[in-house]
Amino acid sequence: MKALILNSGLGHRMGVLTSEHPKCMTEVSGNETILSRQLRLLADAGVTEVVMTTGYYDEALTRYCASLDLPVTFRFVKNPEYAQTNYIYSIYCAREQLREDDIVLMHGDLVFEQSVLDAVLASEQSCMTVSSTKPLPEKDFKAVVHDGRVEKVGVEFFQDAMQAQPLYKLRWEDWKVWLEAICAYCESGRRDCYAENAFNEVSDRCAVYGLDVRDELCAEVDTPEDLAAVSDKLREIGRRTVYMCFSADIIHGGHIAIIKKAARLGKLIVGVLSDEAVASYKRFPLIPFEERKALVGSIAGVHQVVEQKTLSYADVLHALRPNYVVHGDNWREGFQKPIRDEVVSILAEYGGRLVEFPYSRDEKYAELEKMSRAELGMPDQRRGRLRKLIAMKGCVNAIEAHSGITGLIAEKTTVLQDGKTYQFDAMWISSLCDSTAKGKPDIELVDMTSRFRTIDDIMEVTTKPIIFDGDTGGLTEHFIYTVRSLERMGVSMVIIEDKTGLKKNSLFGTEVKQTQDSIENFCAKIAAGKRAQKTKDFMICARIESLILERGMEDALERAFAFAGAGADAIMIHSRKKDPAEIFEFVEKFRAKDAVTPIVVVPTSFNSVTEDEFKARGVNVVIYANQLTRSGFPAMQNAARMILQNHRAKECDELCMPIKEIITLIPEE
Ligand code: SPV
Ligand code: MG
Repeated sequence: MKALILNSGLGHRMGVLTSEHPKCMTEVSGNETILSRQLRLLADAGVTEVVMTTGYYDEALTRYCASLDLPVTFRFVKNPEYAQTNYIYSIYCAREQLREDDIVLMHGDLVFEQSVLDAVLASEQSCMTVSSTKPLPEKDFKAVVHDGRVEKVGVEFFQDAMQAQPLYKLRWEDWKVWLEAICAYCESGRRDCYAENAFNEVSDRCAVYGLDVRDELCAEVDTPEDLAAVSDKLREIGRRTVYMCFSADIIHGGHIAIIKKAARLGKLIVGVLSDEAVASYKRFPLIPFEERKALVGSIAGVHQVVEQKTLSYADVLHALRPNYVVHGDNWREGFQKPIRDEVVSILAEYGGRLVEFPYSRDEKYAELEKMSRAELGMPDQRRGRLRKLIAMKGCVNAIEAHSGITGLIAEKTTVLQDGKTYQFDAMWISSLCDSTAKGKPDIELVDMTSRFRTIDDIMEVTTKPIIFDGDTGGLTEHFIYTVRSLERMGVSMVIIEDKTGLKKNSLFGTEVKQTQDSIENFCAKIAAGKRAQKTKDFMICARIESLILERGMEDALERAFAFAGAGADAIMIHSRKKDPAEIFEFVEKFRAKDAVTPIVVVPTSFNSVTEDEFKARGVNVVIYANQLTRSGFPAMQNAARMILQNHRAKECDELCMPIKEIITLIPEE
């Protein structure tokens, strides 16, 4: 597409401002002239071929164009009769340069904002800019528009008319009709009228549609008063700010393209999501926040970078009040829709605008995302992530998984609430649930090889960190091998409990015989495990059974300090009471002396406490240890019973997840 810019006239009404050069060379803002601005915006939009008609001061004009040093090629066509004719004849003179191609046509004294030009260029039909909100001008162009289509353009139409500006995009098939009419006019001597007079005679065959630019800047500069008004408007445009936000741990061509477009609307402020916000909706970021921030700050077009701490834009928008928010159109549906709705309503409060660009669904970006997910699932990437999450969030949650499918549920379940996205941070591979899934009692009967098999099944299809229930850890001599195996597999933490002999599940409490290990033995086991591990990432957590076995708070605390002293990376305190009082007391007393060692709880019995409350009291890991097993198996029993009762499966179908959903839960690689 070419641009045709009409610059043959002088602009008599501008007075001294045009005593040495044509009107288009008048300064409008900063050190930009009407013309340099037009050319810059055209070049930014990818229009680099310009046909310019000249007349008055043509040498000054051509020299000026060359001095601008823009990536634009010019064809200058001088109208030899510029003093006696109108621009219809200038177009006629340039006709040979204007064939067989779409054009964007503008008068040389037209000042418009970037978004107006973008809309004109993006129009699939031929169009002319009109405004439904600006008043009809006395002397300037008006367009008569019916059913969206421009029927007549001229200064004399007041009936059914809209304010119009001579900025057109013309597809060759329409332009051809108009150009022929222009030629016919000029060849029959009608050279001192508007080119639009010729258009009005052929508008039934030349489909030009009105493009409503409402209050956006699109105005001709005819007088010094016009110039002052346009310059004011440009100053206001220069102060506009644009906000967009992304996680930015992978920056690809799609991001750069959208940044480039956004920066054309005003000073671009980019919000980079905090590590926590990224982890909450997507996956753990590959690069930490500070690095992502620096990366984004170095991209051309980015004026400022700020941290966006939540997926909700509310805080940032209230603080910055940007004129525009820019986003891909992919958030109109799905989990981001409520976030978009909130943005729309906040922008409406102060008159900001949302600009959405088509989202790039390029396969290679999906491939990049897939690769980074695969990367996150690798042992070295996954192992250290629990420590990082605890440091980042203060308190993390984990849910039980005992198979690939429960791992996927733990990995993918997402809840959007109050503009925030909630996901589980980690998975717990429970000895109770792993044993139950195999129909075996929780007495360390399922051997390590089998337990490792479960880990492997889960690891293969997920990326979240894994906390492994190591029961008693077995003999110290065996435990060191378990530590190395778990560490090699990419498990983040093993929890071992201070029991010995035949282990029974803690929730039996004192109803069954259970023996607590001595402090010395258990400390030696922890220390041996710590010596055996190869990386700094892996964590050994010591689980204290004193409250379960009713040995009292003092015993629990004594053990906790001893185990932490022996090198335990975390302490788990367990209780089977519904009332959380003893857990709270332990946490308070432990924290009074040790502010750093992470505390883990398993609130199966004391399940009324929220994660926020645990966090406020100093707990760092909350494990939901068996809920998928306990909710899944009754559903299965129920379905089995229903089939037996009805002697067919029809009745139980309602209870079942549609096969389609199961299929989407399981990714095809
Ligand atoms: C498990 O989930 O296997 C546990 C926690 O060890 S509990 O069942 O509460 O003992
Ligand atoms: Mg267990």
